[in-house]
Amino acid sequence: MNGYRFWQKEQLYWIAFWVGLVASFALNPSWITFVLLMLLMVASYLRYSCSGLRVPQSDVLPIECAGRPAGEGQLAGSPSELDPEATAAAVAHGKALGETVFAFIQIDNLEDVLQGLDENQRNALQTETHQHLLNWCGHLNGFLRKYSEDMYMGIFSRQELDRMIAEKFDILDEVRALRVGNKLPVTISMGVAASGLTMSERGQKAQTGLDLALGRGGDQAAVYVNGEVQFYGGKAKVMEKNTRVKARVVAHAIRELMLEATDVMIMGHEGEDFDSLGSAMGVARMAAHLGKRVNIVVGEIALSFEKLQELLPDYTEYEGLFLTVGEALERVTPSTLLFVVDTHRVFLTAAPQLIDIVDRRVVIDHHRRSEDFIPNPMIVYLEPSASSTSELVTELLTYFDEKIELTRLEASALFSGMVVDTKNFAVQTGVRTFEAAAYLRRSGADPAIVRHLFMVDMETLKLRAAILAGSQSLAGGVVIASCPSEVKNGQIVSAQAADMMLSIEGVRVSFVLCPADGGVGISARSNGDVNVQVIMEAFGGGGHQTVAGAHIDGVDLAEARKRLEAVVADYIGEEKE
Ligand SMILES: [Mn+2]
Repeated sequence: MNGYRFWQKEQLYWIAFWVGLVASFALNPSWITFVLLMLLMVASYLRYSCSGLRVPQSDVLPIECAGRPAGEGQLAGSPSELDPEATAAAVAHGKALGETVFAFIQIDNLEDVLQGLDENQRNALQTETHQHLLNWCGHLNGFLRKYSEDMYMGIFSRQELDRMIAEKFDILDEVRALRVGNKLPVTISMGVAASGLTMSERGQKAQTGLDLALGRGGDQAAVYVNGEVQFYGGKAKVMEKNTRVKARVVAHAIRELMLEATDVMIMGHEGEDFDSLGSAMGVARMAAHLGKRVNIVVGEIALSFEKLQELLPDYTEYEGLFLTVGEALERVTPSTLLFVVDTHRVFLTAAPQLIDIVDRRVVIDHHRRSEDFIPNPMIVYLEPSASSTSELVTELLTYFDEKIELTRLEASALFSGMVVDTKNFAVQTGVRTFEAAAYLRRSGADPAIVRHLFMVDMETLKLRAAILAGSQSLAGGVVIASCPSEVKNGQIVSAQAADMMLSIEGVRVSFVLCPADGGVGISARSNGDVNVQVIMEAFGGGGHQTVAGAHIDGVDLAEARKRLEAVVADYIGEEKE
């Protein structure tokens, strides 16, 4: 404070001196006053440029006047892109910002958790949650403010973020363990940002992080630090959401978009399974119901599509419905409305080129959100708590139009999608899954068709048996197997084998490695205890909590297996802590 007043006084003194001198030169112009004037000009220039803008003494920071280059002393990871010639004040500002960490925290499921509790329990649970968050923040010397019933904003220093990371965000486990008569656990999600050059950028990043954490199913923290995003937590099972408001809203929004569109195209992920195909057929029915021209784009022929094709000749209405990628590229126009179902990552889609051409995109998916996402979609319906995209599309169909009628094949294909992704209604199956299945059965889903779609040929059966025969079990309920060599449909059969291995007693997680495309593909499956998405992300892959995959380029089976075993051992070890 003193420093600031001194600065003001000194400046007044200088201004008075200058005014006096200029006045005397004006009254009596002589060479002596002129030289004096010049000398003073140089002196005052030197004085101000050396001391800079005179930062208030009380909160002086170690800056360049203390003989230290700008930027030194900043913590690792804070942005150091500051101009080294920045003024002292700018450096001080940058350093202060470098240490500020923003966090947005949301309670994921307050409404669902509070249901069925009495008034006392409700209050107690909310107070307990609040208290735990406050204590956590207090021990990190941070600032926390609740700004709506289930939203918080926090500000922390950079050192404390390191502590949060070292503690692996154990607040997530702490809150999840709260029990005050509630049947469902309370879970929280966080977006935390320590990178971003301005306050607003950093705030935005924290918000994006929260969206990412929620999009991945909640109960986790997404942290922007050192220029990348890291995830913590996310080990809990995704809870089914009770509210269907979103399905209704999305169904109406899709209807509006379809009415405006000239034509509709739908694609799933490459190597379509029945969830992709079934949900695509469901969306196609919506468009056809509105009298729009509609096509489904399929990638290289996959086993599931071959099965479906065997049935297509019985239904004349599907003539010309399915297009290859080449045909789709010829027919697509900039005003086409493009649906992407059962994936949200560009490189996994059947035809990534289509996404570049079309501006109007809609994403319907049930996979946990990955960092890369179809750019600027008009509608995103991403629900990781749903069993399958087929379940989501079935719900959308019920809200789309009361008069909509599915064909037997469409209902059966949607039903098959649910069967695949729930492993015959064994995992990831909620109340809404059965309700959707009941609707489909009422709409004509035929068990005989479904059974036909899942029949396998002798070759597939033998390959599957060979994979299973070579499986080995590791500590912690882990089973690993591999494909004998590069074989036809190896990836698909690997996935099936990985599914089957989960039914072995004591097995929590299974992996099948399969040589493909000059590297090794991994199919990972879990019974829900272990998050295989996190494990596959270590190899640049992704997927879902219980179903995930990855591809390692340029390695052989032995090397891939070594790497996988190391990552799995790490994960299992961490779990025990
Ligand atoms: Mn799916």
